[in-house]
Formats: sequence, structure tokens, C-alpha cells
Amino acid sequence: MIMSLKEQIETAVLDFDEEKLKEICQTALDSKKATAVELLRTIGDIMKNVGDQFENEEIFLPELIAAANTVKVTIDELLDPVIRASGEAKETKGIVVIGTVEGDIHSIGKDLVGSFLFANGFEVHNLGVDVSPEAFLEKAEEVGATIIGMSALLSISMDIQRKFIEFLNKQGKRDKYKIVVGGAPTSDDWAKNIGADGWADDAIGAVKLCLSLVE
Ligand code: B1M
Repeated sequence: MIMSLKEQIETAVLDFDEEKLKEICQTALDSKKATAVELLRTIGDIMKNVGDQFENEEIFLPELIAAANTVKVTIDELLDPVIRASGEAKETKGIVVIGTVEGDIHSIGKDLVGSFLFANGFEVHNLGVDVSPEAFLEKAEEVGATIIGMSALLSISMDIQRKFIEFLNKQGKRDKYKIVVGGAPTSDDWAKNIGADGWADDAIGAVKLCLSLVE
């Protein structure tokens, strides 16, 4: 039986086979079967399914960690560099500083958003995970950011998004930046409540939102 590209990727992720996943993605890129952005989107969909399996107790924490580590290698070592190289010559639409908030180490969705923004012409500074309000502001000031994007995947860490906006207000710097928030427990209402400039449900929504904010 011939497996579709998505099935091949899914099998490699569920087998935690880092080398195989990288090889499948490299072959798909070389043969122009898929672009790096399409591969990223597919990996994102698969991780959502993996998350559902975890929630339904079909798989357990060690497997979840292994799947997440497997996709991270391909994203960091193959897809992100390809996307970055393809975007080098583009004119910058805006400068985005993005990270996952303090106390939270979920990186996959945030990286997806960062890569999509980059692929759509933004200069992106990805601060990684567990980023303090001070570190967000310091980087934003250093690079002259237009937008600060905060990701939060935990109900307990999303409050840091609110605290960051408070912190910016106290520093007298709130009006200097557009603040975008996202992550599974957040919502449009939450973004409005905390005084953010926008919320996006997924990476494509984040691109649309950021484009609208810089227009
Ligand atoms: Co954790 N985790 N996790 N986890 N994890 C969740 C989030 C959880 C919902 C699972 C569950 O229990 N049902 C739950 C949170 C519950 C809650 O608080 N509401 C949870 C928990 C509890 C935990 C731990 C506490 C578990 C433990 O140790 N007991 C622990 C926390 C550690 C910490 O952060 N301090 C933990 C750890 C981990 C792993 C390390 C195993 C791993 C992360 C590995 C990594 O990222 N490198 C992990 C994973 C993989 C998940 C799930 C299964 C999947 C997350 C993911 O990657 N999704 C997740 C369950 C789920 O989401 N169904 C879960 C795929 C990704 C493409 O989607 O991240 O939603 P997502 O990003 C989307 C959108 O949200 C949006 O766009 C992205 C792309 O479409 N988006 C933005 C995200 N950021 C955005 C920013 C924007 C705009 C849009 O603008 C700036």
C-alpha cells in the first residue's frame, strides 16, 4: 500500500523516528512534493492529533514528550532554516518578538506561528520558552520591534500575558508596541480583557492579524 505524505510523516512521528521524519521531509522538499510551510502545517495538525490522543489517555506523557522531541528536531534543523533562507530577500513587513511566557515550556505552536510570520515577510526574533516580561521588553527594545507576540498553553501561565501588559503600562511603553496573544487556553475575549491588540487561533490567523496591525 502506498502511504500518503501525511501518513508517512504521522508514522515517523508516532514511531519517534527523528531520522526518518527528517528524511521524509527532506525528500518531499527535494522532489517539490511539499514546501517547508506545508510540511510545518502538516506536522502541526499531527501534533494536534497526538494531543487529542494524550487527552483521551490513548498515549501517555513519555510518548507525548518523545513525539514533541521528534518533530522539534525536524523543525529546528530542516524546516525553519529552509523557511528562513527563502525569506531572506523579502522586504520586512514588521519586526516581531515572539516567545512562550514565563513558566511555560510549550514551544511547537509558538514556533509554528514564528515560522509562518517569517515566511510571510516579518523579521522574527524567537525568544524560545519560559520568557520573562523583562526579557520580552529587553529584546523588543533592542531590535526595535513593532509587535510582541506571547504564546501560553497553560491556564496558569496565560495570566503572564496580562502581567506583561501591566508591566509595559508601568514602564510607560504600552503604546510603543502592538501586543498579540495566542495559545490553546486563550481567546478573543481574553485578549480584549487584558488589553492586547489582538488574538489569533492558529498560525495562519496570526499572520493575518499581524499584517492587519502593521497596515
Ligand atoms: Co503539555 N499541556 N504539559 N506538553 N501539552 C497541554 C497544553 C494540555 C492542554 C494537555 C492536557 O493535559 N490536556 C495541558 C494544559 C492544561 C491547561 O493548563 N489548560 C498540558 C499540561 C498540563 C502540561 C504539563 C503541566 C504536564 C505535566 O508535566 N504534568 C507540562 C507543563 C510544563 C510547563 O510548561 N511548565 C506539559 C509538558 C508538555 C511536553 C513537554 C510533554 C510537550 C511540549 C513539548 C514542546 O512544546 N516542545 C507538551 C505537549 C506537546 C502538549 C500538547 C499535547 C500539544 C501542544 C502542541 O504542541 N500542540 C497539549 C494538548 C493539546 O494542545 N491538545 C498540552 C500543537 C500546536 C501546533 O498547537 O500549541 O495549540 P498549539 O499552537 C497553535 C495555537 O494555539 C496557536 O497557533 C498554533 C499553531 O496553530 N498559537 C498562537 C499558539 N501560540 C500562539 C501565539 C500567537 C498566536 C497563535 O500569537 C503570539
